[in-house]
Parts: sequence; C-alpha cells; structure tokens
Amino acid sequence: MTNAANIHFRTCNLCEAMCGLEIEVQGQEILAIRGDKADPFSRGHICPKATALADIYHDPDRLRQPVRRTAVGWEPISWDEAFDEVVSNIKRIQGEYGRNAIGIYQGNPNVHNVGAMFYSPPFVRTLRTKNRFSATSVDQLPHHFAAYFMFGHQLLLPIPDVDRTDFMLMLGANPLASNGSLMTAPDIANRLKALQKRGGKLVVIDPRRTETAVLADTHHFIKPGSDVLLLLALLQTIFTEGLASPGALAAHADGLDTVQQAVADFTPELVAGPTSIPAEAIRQLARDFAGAETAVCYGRIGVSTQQFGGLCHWLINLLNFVTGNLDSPGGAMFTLPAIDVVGITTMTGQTGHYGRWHSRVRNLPEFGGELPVSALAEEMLTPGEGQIKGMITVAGNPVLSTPNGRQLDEALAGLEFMVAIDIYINETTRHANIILPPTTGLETEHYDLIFHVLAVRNTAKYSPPLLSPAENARHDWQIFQELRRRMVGQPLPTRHSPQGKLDFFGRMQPDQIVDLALRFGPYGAHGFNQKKLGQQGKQGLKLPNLKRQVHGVDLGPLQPILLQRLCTPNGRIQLAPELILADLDRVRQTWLNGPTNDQTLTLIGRRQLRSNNSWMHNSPRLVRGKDRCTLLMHPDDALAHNLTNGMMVKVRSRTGEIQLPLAITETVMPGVVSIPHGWGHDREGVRLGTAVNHPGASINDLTDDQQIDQLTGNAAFCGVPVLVEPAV
Ligand SMILES: Nc1nc2c(c(=O)[nH]1)N[C@H]1C(S)=C(S)[C@@H](COP(=O)(O)OP(=O)(O)OC[C@H]3O[C@@H](n4cnc5c(=O)[nH]c(N)nc54)[C@H](O)[C@@H]3O)O[C@H]1N2
Ligand SMILES: Nc1nc2c(c(=O)[nH]1)N[C@H]1C(S)=C(S)[C@@H](COP(=O)(O)OP(=O)(O)OC[C@H]3O[C@@H](n4cnc5c(=O)[nH]c(N)nc54)[C@H](O)[C@@H]3O)O[C@H]1N2
Ligand code: SF4
Ligand SMILES: [Mo]
Repeated sequence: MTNAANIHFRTCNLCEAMCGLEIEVQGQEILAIRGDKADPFSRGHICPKATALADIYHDPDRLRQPVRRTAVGWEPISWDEAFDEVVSNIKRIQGEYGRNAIGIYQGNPNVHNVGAMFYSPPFVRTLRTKNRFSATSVDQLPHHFAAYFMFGHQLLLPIPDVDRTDFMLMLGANPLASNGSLMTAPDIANRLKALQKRGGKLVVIDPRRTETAVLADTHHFIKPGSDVLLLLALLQTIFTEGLASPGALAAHADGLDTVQQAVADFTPELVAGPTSIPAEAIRQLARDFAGAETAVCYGRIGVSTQQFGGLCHWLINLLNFVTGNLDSPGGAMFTLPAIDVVGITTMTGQTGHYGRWHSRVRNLPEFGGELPVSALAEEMLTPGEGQIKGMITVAGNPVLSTPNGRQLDEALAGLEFMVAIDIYINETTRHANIILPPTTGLETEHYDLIFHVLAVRNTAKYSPPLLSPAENARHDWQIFQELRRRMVGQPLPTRHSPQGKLDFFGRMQPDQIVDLALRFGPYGAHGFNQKKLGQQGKQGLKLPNLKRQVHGVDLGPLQPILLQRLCTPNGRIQLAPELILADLDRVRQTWLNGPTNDQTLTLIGRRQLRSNNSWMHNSPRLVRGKDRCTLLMHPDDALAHNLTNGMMVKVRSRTGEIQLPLAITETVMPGVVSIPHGWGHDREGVRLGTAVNHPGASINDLTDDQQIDQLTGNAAFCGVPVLVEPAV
C-alpha cells in the first residue's frame, strides 16, 4: 500500500441514480468524495449522501463482528459460533413447527448489492418457506404487477425516456429529492431543465408543491389516492375526442376496445370533485399529452403506494400506449442492459407468477414468490399452524418502513428466534438474537445489476472494492453462501461439480458471475443474442475490459424492443387483463358513492435529500441543522385546528399516535398533511449514537397494515386519515 493519495472511481450504491464518484484516498483514509465529471451518465452529479459513504465506513456504531443478544447486552461472538446458532435455530423451528414457521424480510439495500442479488435467492430457496417478504410490497409492486399482466414479465418495466421526450406527465414522484426511481437518471434536475429548454413541458401531479413541482411548467394538486380517477378521465378524454393513435404497436395488442368501453363513464366532470382538479384542466391535459410530438406519463411512490396502485400503473401504461408513446423514443421505453436480467430470466422461465399461494391469516396472494409485507405482523401474532416463530431480516428495517410498524415491533419481540444480516443495531435488528454484519459500501465490489435495467440510457460500469474490510469481515454474499452451505449440510458443488450440475452460487465469486453475464450479454464478447435483438455489437464486453473503463461505458439511448421481449402466453400485449379490469368496480364503490368524510386530515409522506429511507441518520453531516421530521400543514387547516407554527402536535390514526413539530406551509394542499418516513429512532436499545439524538417520529406508527391495494397487496401509505391536535 503506498502512502500517496490515490484517485478511485466507482458508482454510488445508495440510491437508484448510479452517480459516478471520484474518491481521493490515502491508505484507508478517505480524503474527498466528488462527482466524477468523466462518468458519461452522471456527468459529475452527486448529492450530499455520497460523502456520507465515508461516515458509514468509519461509523463506530457499525457492527464489524457478529453479536449475540444476552440478558446483559450484546456480546461479540465468532462467525462460526454465529452461523451455528443461526442454522440450528432455523432447523429447530422448522422441525418443530413446519417450514413456514421461518419468515424472511429483505430490505432495499439488497437491490443495491450485487453479491446479495446473486447469492440470497439460492439461500432463500433452502428455507422452502412461503413466508417471504420484502420492501417490494411497500414500494414498486404495482409496477411489476402491471408489467406481468400486460407484457408477461414482471421486470419488463417501462422507463421514461426523459432525455428525448417533449412532454412529461409525472404523478407521485419527486425526483429532485429522491433522484429518481424506476428511472435511473443521474442529474435529473438538469435533464428536466433540458427538456424545458428544448421547448418541452413538465406537468406534475402531487398533493404537495414539491421541489419538482416548483420546477414544472404546470402543477396540479390532487387529493391523495384519487390519481386512478384522473388517469381514467385522461384516457376517457383521449378516446372521446378521437386523440388515440397507438401506431404500429396496435397490431400487436389485445383489448383496446374493451379498455375504451371500461373507461367510457369516467368523464372529467365525474372525477373533478373527488380529485379536486377542474374538468377543463383534465381535458386540456389530455389534449396536450396526446398532441405532443412525444410524451411520457410516469408515476412513482405516490401512485404506487396507494389503494389503487395496480390500476394506476396499468392506466399509465395505457396512456403511453394509446398515444403511441410506448416503446418509442421520447416515450416509455425498455432497456437492454449489458447484463440482460430480463433476457436471462426469460430464458430460465422466471418471468413472474401470481396467486400460487396465499397468506395464512388474510388470504393475500403471493406475487413473484413474495407475500405482502402488510401481512407480516399478523402472521407472527396469530396462533395456529404455519405461524411465523422465527425471522430472518436482511438489509431491512421494517419496524420503521412498513405500515403499522409498532405492531410489527411488538410481534418481533415475541419471536422464538430472529437473525438479522445488517450493519446496525436499529429499531428492527434490536430484536434479533444474532446479528451477522456484512461489509458495506466502499468495501465491496459493485455492479448495478438492477438499476441498469431501470436506466434512461443503456450503460455499464463495474466498481472494484476500494477499502479493505476489517479482518474476518464477510461480504453479504459470503454470509448467504455459508448459511446455505450449512442449511444444505454438505459442501456446495463447484462450477464443475461431480454431479455435473452448474451451480454458479456454490463456489464462484460475484465478479466471475458478472464476467460471464457480460460476455454472454447483448454487448458481450460472446453475445449470442446480439443478432436476435437487432443490436450491433459494441465493444465485446467482458469484465476485464469493463474494469479498464473506470468511468463506465455508454451503450446508447434506449431502442424499441418490446415486441422481441413480450412474454405473454399469446405473444401479444394485453391491454385489458381481466383481473385488473375487474378492479374498476372497487374504484366506483370507493370514490363515487357520495362525499367522503371531511372531518379528518389526510396523511401523505415525503422524501428528503439528506435521508435514505431509515438508515442514514447516523451520519452527523446528514442530520445537522433544523429538525426535518415535521408535520406539514396548510395555513387554513392550522387556523381551523388552532395550531401555530413550530408547536408540538399529536397526530393520531387508527393504528397509533406520534408527536412532532408542526410546520405551516402553503406547499401542501388544504386537508392534507405530510410526514417524511424513516424517522423514529428513540426506541430502547437502538445503538445509533447520532440518530438517537435526532430521533424524529415514525409515520409508519400511523399508517395502517389493513390499508392496502387489494389488487396487488401493496401498502397504501398515501391518504391515511388522521386527527391532529396540540400535544400537551
Ligand atoms: N410511510 C412510508 N413508508 C415507506 C415508504 C414511504 O414512501 N412512505 N417508502 C418505502 C420504500 S420505497 C422502501 S424501499 C422501504 C425501505 O424499507 P427497508 O428496506 O425495510 O428499510 P431501509 O431503511 O432501507 O433499511 C435498510 C437496512 O439495511 C441496512 N443496510 C445498509 N446497507 C447494508 C448492506 O450493504 N448490507 C446489509 N445486509 N444491510 C445493509 C441498514 O442498516 C438498514 O437496517 O421503505 C418503505 N416505507
Ligand atoms: N433522498 C432520498 N432519495 C431516495 C430515497 C430516500 O429515502 N431519500 N428513497 C429511495 C427509494 S427506496 C425510492 S422507492 C425512491 C422513491 O422516489 P419518488 O417516488 O420520487 O419518492 P418521493 O420523493 O417520496 O415522491 C413521492 C411523491 O408522491 C407524492 N404523493 C403522495 N401521495 C400522493 C397521491 O396520492 N397522489 C400523487 N399524485 N402524489 C402523491 C408525495 O407528495 C411525493 O412528492 O426514492 C429513492 N431515493
Ligand atoms: S443521488 Fe443517489 S447515487 Fe447519486 S450521489 Fe446521491 S445517493 Fe448517490
Ligand atoms: Mo423504495
């Protein structure tokens, strides 16, 4: 190791934006983290969280060795002892109560971790439990649902072609704070400004005038949870005014007439009241959208995590389709990344499934092998065969991130055994008997298996590990591999095992798998599907040459590709899947049966640039300054409730109550209040020295595990009825 400062280039793995970082290091010391101006995709953009990567690495609270909870506190133990205790407890519980008595929850950072993406599925399969949960069902499940039923593959997700569109209609997303989601587009603010500069328009639909809404050409407030009505009325207008022009794709799609009939009675006049958007504005929006040279409708968390999340994403795909903007430049397109996850999973038959089993207590359907996490606590709390008695949490903090978190908190406390694979003792992992801490961020190699699939351009980049892990430290993938080995009870086969069976995950390293996947991918040295997909060969990618391109490679803008990729049984786009269509009745019952209860306020969430879900509040530089966990309320509501700015208020819902400071602002619409998620660190036993001094309160103590999108099972965070009063 030399003592001179070195420059290292890598991709930030914290959020979906995949920003290129330029990191100056001396030995194991990080001198500076800057944006990498030579990264062709992110062009030097970073946000304040990137610098906190160093804080996580140095954080004295971060676990570096397995720990066991005892009556007198946490004691460090060896990896061998930890693995032994974990596997013997899993086996004991499954032996005694059946295999479904072990549940597993996988959180968001899994998806940002190539090792975990490769090695956790084979481990999870060894559990043979139906009680599998993840952050997907508090997030993007409705996107997968719509993709699966319309295009036949849960990962065929349309991505807004933001760099080429002339008109972007954005619902329930605030990329200026979140940096974009299911739209990996680093430096999104400048991409949106470029859209405006070339004469295009950005329209934002959000109950709050967000940072993105301020930038937009037009912003409409909308009543939380009513987006389904707006989308229906937009489609209705496009049909009745003869503005539909689906173009060439129409010849490959079933059900257009059915859709037209299904939406026929949702006139702008009908939905104006419930959405609070005037009928004329809806009509104009439909005309502008359909009339633009190219246009794209994009919806994210605000329309995914609501009662009609599934319908919203179906309708968004339809809007893009009927205006000729699906799979077309400037519209909603599909990626062809260097590691072709959709292609590979299509070949292996892993396109998704639905309803193969149901949750025991509430009978909710699985999707893609997982049950809705809103059902997790009740599966632990309700006695009977199949009750969850032991849990595994991996890179997740469901106590703060899933609805009715308090109930889950209590349920976890009552388990016979829990193991967490996590770097911190936080609100969730404090309940574990054993915590297995992996290496983190800068200590690991990185290839964005998933976010290249969701990016607005085809790009590829590989980041080698930068810092050496502590002695004896294990990567996530090594933890999964060892757990699996001990579950199976025999050495895992090598790549050329005597059984002749290929087992990539037995002895191969993640970078060997990345290399293989690149070589056989669409741009690869052995890219056998290159011709099939109509791509001209680029540089013949393989890991060694990708490694040399330290800033990453640009593989060009997205190309039309949907027809080659469709996985529906008849090979055609399904515009009107029966299951989805049937859910329209629920819309009528919910929204169109007279006035709703106006006594209560309606709660929504929000994201903040210096937070990353629940787990980065232990970085001092990210929590500095004013308390960010506040309740936003419109001045009219504050007046009506006799509340003043800055006072502590009590917020109550069916599930619980919390206290936090009030911030009065005209940026939320009347009747709506907003609280950011991921706060609430003041629970006993949390070992996050900085975060506990900036605890905030958890919005998910107010959200409701019973409030879900009944179609998809996704949590419905948007639009929780709450009462607000002064805290005394
Ligand atoms: N009300 C409300 N609730 C929400 C949302 C909302 O908008 N409103 N958003 C939802 C969304 S979109 C999401 S994705 C979820 C997120 O929900 P979760 O994934 O459950 O929560 P995170 O806060 O991301 O927790 C990440 C955990 O991973 C650990 N960790 C970090 N890096 C690593 C690593 O490299 N390896 C391992 N093993 N562990 C690591 C952290 O210590 C932390 O415990 O929250 C959801 N909850
Ligand atoms: N800084 C930061 N960045 C992040 C994260 C983070 O925690 N912090 N989390 C990451 C994760 S896991 C994800 S999934 C993405 C999410 O990325 P985004 O979807 O962009 O997330 P939000 O910023 O929460 O934007 C959701 C918007 O929906 C609005 N909204 C709420 N209810 C409704 C409604 O009923 N209708 C409509 N139309 N709008 C509504 C909210 O006011 C909010 O502005 O962000 C990622 N990036
Ligand atoms: S925007 Fe996301 S990817 Fe970019 S630096 Fe910030 S956290 Fe990292
Ligand atoms: Mo998320």
